[in-house]
Amino acid sequence: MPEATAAETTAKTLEQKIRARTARAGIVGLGYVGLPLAVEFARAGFTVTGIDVSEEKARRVNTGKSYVGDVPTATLAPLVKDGKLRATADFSAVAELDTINICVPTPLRKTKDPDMSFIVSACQEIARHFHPGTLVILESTTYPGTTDEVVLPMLTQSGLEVGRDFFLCFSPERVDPGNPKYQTANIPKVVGGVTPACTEMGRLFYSQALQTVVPVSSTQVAEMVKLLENTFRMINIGLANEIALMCDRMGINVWEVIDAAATKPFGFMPFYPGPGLGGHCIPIDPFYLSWKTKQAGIEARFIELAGYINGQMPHFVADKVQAALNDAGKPVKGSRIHVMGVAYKRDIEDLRESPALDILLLLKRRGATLAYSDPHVPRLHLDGIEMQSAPESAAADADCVVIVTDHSAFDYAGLVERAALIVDSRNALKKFRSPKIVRL
Ligand code: SAJ
Repeated sequence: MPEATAAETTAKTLEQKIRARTARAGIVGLGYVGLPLAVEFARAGFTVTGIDVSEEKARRVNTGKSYVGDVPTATLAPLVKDGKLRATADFSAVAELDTINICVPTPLRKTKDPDMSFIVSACQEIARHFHPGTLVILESTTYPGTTDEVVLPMLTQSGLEVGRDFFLCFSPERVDPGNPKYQTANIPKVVGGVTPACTEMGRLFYSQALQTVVPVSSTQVAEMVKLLENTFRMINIGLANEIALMCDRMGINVWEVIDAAATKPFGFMPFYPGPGLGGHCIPIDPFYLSWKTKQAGIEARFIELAGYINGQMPHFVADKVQAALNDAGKPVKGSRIHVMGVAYKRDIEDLRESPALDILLLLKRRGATLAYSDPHVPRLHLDGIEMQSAPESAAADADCVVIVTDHSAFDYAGLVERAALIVDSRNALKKFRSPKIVRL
């Protein structure tokens, strides 16, 4: 029997550690993606080290106190106490790790170009302590080619060969914060490697902790899967918004149209118009794709058009408010306008890219006196001025109320009773009939 080559030994050793769950797992980036992932591997029996640039996050994890909604402290604390999960801000921990998942942010710059700085700095730190026998998996949503063109060169500079000395994959994160049914453990996990051996190592690793693993043939396929998922969503929301603009012009109730179309048991999937697109995924991910395709000489016209239409919705809502006040004989200038709900979507506290901020700014610039109520967002900054969330009852004093985010906690019946005029951008008042309600 010929001697096993060094490469075969490296792969075999790592494979055995993963199967035995003695592999020391590392998660870089302890946010709403990284912390739940760290917990899943710790629960599967791995000893997990979380690495985050924030000392505060590392400290919080080590006290067993969760700061991520999907990770109850009751789940985190015992894992920390049993030594299965610890966190640090010191990347030298990489030297002791066998697997590393990179779960750092990939925002857009103001110019709508990808901001790769978080991925690059994480990989620079990893490369400084890199060693043979390591499996690295990038999870941050990014354009096709990032793993092979950006991450791989930073790791091979150590002289190590991918697929032989170390293994490199991409696996899209699919965390849907607050989703009661789908959490990290039961969301199918797509994974694609730089080489078939990489894909197999990634598949083996995830299958130790997650219910379903979907191996694909390359990192580019895995990167593209995520972008298709979220671009599909952004474009269909854009279509719903364009249908709303058409129906508004033709005097048709778009909400009734969509609800009736949704009775079709096949070949249709309802999306709904709204005040615009918020969040850190849907409005952003498609522009990672269009940025890359532009370099390949292909204009992503659907993405650009949907982005334009979605971007127009805050203006459309502000115009609806202006027209509603006008019909009541009131100019926007000097009118008291009360915005209900500012988070980017229902029943969360996240303000990122929220269209409510655009709507507040537009109305402020038209001279309105503004207030808002949001039980999940106690305060916000608008044009450098801090606004505090007012009690819902204050909406009764407004010349016009605008429902921008339809939180479940709002007392809609009370609002219809007390408010003078309501512009509803979410069909939150679908059960109510009143001349004071103006729908999108
Ligand atoms: N929105 C509409 N109309 C719709 C649906 C959403 O205007 O019909 C708006 C929302 O109000 C929000 C924005 O679009 O401002 C994004 O909403 P979202 O429901 O897509 O929620 P996100 O941004 O939290 O998207 C996440 C994504 N998850 C991941 O990327 C892992 C997305 O892929 C999920 O499909 C989505 O959650 C979900 O289904 O909840």
